[in-house]
Amino acid sequence: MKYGRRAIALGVMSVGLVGIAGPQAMAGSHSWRINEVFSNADGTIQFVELKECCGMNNEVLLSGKYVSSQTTGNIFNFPGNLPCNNCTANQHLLLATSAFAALPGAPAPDYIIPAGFFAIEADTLDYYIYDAFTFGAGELPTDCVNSLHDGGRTGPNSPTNFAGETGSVDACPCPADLDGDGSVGILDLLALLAAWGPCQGECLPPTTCDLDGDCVVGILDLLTLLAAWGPCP
Ligand SMILES: [Ca+2]
Ligand SMILES: [Ca+2]
Ligand SMILES: [Ca+2]
Repeated sequence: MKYGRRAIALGVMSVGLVGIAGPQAMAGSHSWRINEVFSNADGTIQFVELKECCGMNNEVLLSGKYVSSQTTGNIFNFPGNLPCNNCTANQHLLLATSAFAALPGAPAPDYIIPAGFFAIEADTLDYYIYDAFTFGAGELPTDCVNSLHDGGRTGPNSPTNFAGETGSVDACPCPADLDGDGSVGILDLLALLAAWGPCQGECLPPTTCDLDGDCVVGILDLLTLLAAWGPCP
């Protein structure tokens, strides 16, 4: 895994300037880093969290900057500068899909990005020319609860927005709703029975009828489905 860092030369230059002008006088935007990336298996629920890396308190000049995906070509342009002064040291920015925003436990995104903003298999996300966050095949969890953190660590998702609100989401709150119609019912039961037996091909809950991930559709999955009968939470 390679985590590119293009900010070194710019950072050194800026530190030099700060040394002359003082830290409060220099407004910029170079010390935001892509800190955490999360997606569910179909890309409808995604977030990208940025973090101010270095205690710089005036990193407000986001106008003209962007976050982009090299694989999908999607680009999110920040609509303007942050509307505050002396407000950025060690803070976070949260870019997320609207489906993420609707989940229980989700802090309000600072910016909305479209579903499928970045690729799940492998991608490099860029924050302008200042940072890049790269992951390869199999490195991004899509188990609905874990995310990929800077440095390659995976762990529970922890989205944090600029206001400092943080949380953790379960991106698969209703895994037994196999057909995605918002409730667990007879159609889901029939789908599960039709898939009865060893999993065919990939075995990645919750996108299959194998709800407990043991690669067999069986009695435990049936009991899980029956326990979740009715409207999704
Ligand atoms: Ca986080
Ligand atoms: Ca259903
Ligand atoms: Ca199973």
